[in-house]
Amino acid sequence: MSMLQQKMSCPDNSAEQFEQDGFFIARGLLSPADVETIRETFMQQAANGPVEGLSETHRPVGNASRGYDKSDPLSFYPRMMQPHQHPELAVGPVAMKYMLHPSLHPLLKAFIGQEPVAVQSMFYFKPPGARGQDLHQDNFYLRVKPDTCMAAWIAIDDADEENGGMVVVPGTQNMEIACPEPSDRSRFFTDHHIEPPPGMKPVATNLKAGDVLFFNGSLIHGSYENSSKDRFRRSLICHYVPDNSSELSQWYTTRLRFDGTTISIAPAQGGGPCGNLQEIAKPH
Ligand SMILES: O=C(O)CCC(=O)C(=O)O
Repeated sequence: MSMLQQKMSCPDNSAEQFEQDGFFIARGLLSPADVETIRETFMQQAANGPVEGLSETHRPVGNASRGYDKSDPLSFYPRMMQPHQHPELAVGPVAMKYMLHPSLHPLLKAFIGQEPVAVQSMFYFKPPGARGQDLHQDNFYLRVKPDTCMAAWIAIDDADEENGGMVVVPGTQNMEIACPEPSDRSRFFTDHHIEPPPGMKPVATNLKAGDVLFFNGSLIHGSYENSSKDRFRRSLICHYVPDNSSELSQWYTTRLRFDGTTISIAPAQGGGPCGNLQEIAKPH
């Protein structure tokens, strides 16, 4: 794609906004038909509950790992991890198609400043009553060097404060990666919390189905409970790294450019100020 085509396919001030806030919302990037395909395919896949090898049925609790309580809405609808790695299932080709969808490419390239390389996909169902994901920074987990990772969070339903839409802390993209504190597990299904710096606060992103929220891997973000009675808050979430990345956590095994070619990136080395990252920074 030429620079002119790339500029024309990005909203005018998207790169400036992204640079300033650490995130950007592209409204209506996917069509209603695309959204319906994704929603229906994942709902059918989940019709009988968790799928072996795809759904995340256990979460770390301290040093152990525990299944969801039967009364937890997430026990029937846990998130699905790396669906694009399952060509044998209906969700596989769909996740792959949208992880590498041409509509995402110009924005990712403009924000990353290089060719984006896809490394992860996830699908969250977040049914009514489900807990959220506490505030965190993605690059704590992906451990990309020398730069950082990037998320494309695709709204499959309208996602707002009532049903546990995403919150972001603008400006925190310039922070170092911080060591997490324990989360409040009565509100969040994940076990890590990052406190925003004094004076910085989470703000709600109110998304419509088909909108895509792009955010920098250092930005503090997360979501609260789905307090609605009957509204799912589904999302397809994909992560990307810059083409010149020299390190990436060993837990992420995909490295796919949008043209289908692959690159190699060495596994991230060493621990750090937060301890043995090989264990505590498993995919979140
Ligand atoms: O969708 C959510 O509730 C949280 C997702 C998230 O924080 C992430 O993918 O990093």
